Amino acid sequence: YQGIETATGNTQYSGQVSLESTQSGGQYTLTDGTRGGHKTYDLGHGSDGTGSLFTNSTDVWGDGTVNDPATAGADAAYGAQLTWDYYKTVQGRSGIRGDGVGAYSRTHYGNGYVNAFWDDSCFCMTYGDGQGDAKPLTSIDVAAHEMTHGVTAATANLNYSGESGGLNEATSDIMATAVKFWAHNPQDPGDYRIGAKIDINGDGTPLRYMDQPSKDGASKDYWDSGLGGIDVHYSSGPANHWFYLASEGSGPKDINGVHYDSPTYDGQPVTGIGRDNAAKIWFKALTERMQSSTDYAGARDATLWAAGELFGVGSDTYNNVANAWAAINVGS
Ligand code: ASN
Ligand code: ZN
Repeated sequence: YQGIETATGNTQYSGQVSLESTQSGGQYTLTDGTRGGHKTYDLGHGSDGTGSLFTNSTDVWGDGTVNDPATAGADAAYGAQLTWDYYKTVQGRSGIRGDGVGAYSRTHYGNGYVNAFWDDSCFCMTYGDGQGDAKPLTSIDVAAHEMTHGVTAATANLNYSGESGGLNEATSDIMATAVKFWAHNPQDPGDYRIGAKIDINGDGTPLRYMDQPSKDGASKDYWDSGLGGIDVHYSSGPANHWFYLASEGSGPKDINGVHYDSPTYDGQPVTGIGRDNAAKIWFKALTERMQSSTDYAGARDATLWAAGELFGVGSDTYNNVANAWAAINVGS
């Protein structure tokens, strides 16, 4: 007998979750037959090939700690599953390329590797084990951020430099945030911080803040003419801030126990349109209007077009999309 099974994952970041595995002759593998056959591998600290497909006879994956290599496998499989389900359910997209085909994930890459990356040439995801090999980069937001690089490559194909590079990075942070809120995981209920769970700085601070990106010491809150000359993980700041402002509106706010500030460039208020609407507008703009060289002004045009299509030109939603751009110094 061979078939699709419902498995149990004991993750590091998201508690106990339900996963999908494939069984053959009493052995289970982390192969998700319900999501394009997405597979999860253990590189065992190697840095090439695929290592070994996670396999066992219990169909319980991980013990919730780094002591069991399958824990990172469970987190990675869960992140891939949520990302697939979010795109399918909310955005109507089947798989990263929209063709129903699963990718694959590789965990335990290298030693003390504090990064994760999507590689379009293998159509695969790779995760390092993080600080002291103890904080694998397998949180929901990092997984969704990286896999969204695959979605961007398959759609607008935004360049990874200049203002387009900042928009490429922001697309990954925006969709990662949308996935995380949508997942409603009690251990990771959604926030506008990127990478808080992986504790990359060792002091509990996240990689990036969307409500006020400059809190990281390097990202920009507002567009300026030098934006295209800085690292894409910092020039993403204004677009991340746009997403926060468009979703939640300006001014201080507490969500799921986290405090946010959100100043505006022009001092004018923005009323939030809701994060689902903001994410739908961004996704439609990305997949139907943006191109490889789209800059911030072009992204404004693209999202206003999408807001007009979805909600009507001149609707409150449309007007607050424009207000959120003005609030980051793009348009007026
Ligand atoms: N984790 C990084 C990112 O997705 C990898 C990179 O520099 N592309 O942004
Ligand atoms: Zn990225």
